[in-house]
Amino acid sequence: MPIPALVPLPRVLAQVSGGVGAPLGDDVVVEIDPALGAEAYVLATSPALSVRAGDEAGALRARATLAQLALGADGNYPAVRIEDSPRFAHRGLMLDVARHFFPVETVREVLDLMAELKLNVLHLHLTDDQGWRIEITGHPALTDLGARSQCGGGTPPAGGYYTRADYRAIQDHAARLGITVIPEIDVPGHTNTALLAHPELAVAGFVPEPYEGTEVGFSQLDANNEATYDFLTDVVSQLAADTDGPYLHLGGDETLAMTPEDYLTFLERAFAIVVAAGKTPLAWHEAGCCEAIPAGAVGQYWNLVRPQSGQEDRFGIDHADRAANFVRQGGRVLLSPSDAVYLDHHQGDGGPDDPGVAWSGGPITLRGAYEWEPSAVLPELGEDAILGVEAALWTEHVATREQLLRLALPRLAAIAEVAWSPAPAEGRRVADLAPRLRALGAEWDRRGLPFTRSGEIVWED
Ligand code: TNX
Repeated sequence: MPIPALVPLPRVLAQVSGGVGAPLGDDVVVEIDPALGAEAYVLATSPALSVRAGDEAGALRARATLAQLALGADGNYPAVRIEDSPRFAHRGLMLDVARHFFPVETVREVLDLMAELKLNVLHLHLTDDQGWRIEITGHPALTDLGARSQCGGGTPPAGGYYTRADYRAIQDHAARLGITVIPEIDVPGHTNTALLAHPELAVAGFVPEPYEGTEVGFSQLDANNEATYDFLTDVVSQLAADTDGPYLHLGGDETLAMTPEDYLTFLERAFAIVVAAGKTPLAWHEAGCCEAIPAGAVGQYWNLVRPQSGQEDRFGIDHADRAANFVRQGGRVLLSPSDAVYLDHHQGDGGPDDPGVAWSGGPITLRGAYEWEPSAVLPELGEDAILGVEAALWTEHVATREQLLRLALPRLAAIAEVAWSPAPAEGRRVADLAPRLRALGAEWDRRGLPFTRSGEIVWED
């Protein structure tokens, strides 16, 4: 039998000896058995097609597996029995639609690809210095002034934003795929576009101008102006009301222009505003300096697979300790180590065909995206403290769907496997992923999907 294009690898995959599986056209009625657990499923393709799933999401994951089993099959499924369930509850992709805007249609395509890889969270980075991408009723200036710019400028029409109806449409599509959307409003730094609309929220002497560069850390909301919190309450309440999922992300990263005292003042208020709006806050791990983190809040860790200490870090931050402070206050961490899952990094030699940044220590090869172990990043925390794994696609240098897909594929598939599949006892090796990924690559080719032919895999015969 040809090697099935199964990425991520199921927990148990057994070949049924001597048989061919059911015909590819066969439909299946999925039996729901809550005892199996969230997103879990058991399927067999022989002697007949049968699927049991723990919930509706599990039924979707089973169908994604059937679709992969069908790739390259000749009339019948291979005869297999599969037992499967996710290692981590949160398997995400962060898409930065602020530095460059991507239309709803591209977001839908990204969601479809995520579902094929059993990813279940799309985190939209909706606001930053270069763009404000979500309509907020009552604050039209945010999008009138903040949605026309993007990194690098570009010929009109540059920028763009999602109306509330667009945001609804994105979430509806995501829901059909068993994917939850997390909106991020990045505060108190990364707020140049918010300040364009509301210059009264800037600190004395800061005059906001449209910004299309790639620097970070120069803008801030005034932590000592009550109007800042009125504004944040407006934005957070609308977004919370419009968001199906339980989380709202506050950003909180790279507030380099702010005093530590102002940052702490701001965080305490901002966390409380999200809780009052009925959502669980998420924030980048820098926000772990706060001693008033609400129970259940999640710190998104973006430093390296081997965390840098305060002496090694250019900002003097002890990254692991900041992340751990979420857990000490009853929260959890979401792992996005930048030298493994930052998809804006280039993938090989950095030549003209290999665009991307490299600030986290060089290129991120397929091996770099795959051969890391989540429980070893912050080992003192333990597996229960890890909500999950999330890849991040920042878009300062990503302007088109084609560039986006070439950075995402195939590394996103490798990361999806790290997040879903159990840790192999002998460690992860690209060589084990390679034949399955190559089979998936053949399908991407068939569909005309752009992807990077990583040098670690022989893609063609
Ligand atoms: C760091 S790590 C950022 C983003 C940039 C990205 C570029 C973190 C939370 N923030 O503002 O877009 O690097 O790689």
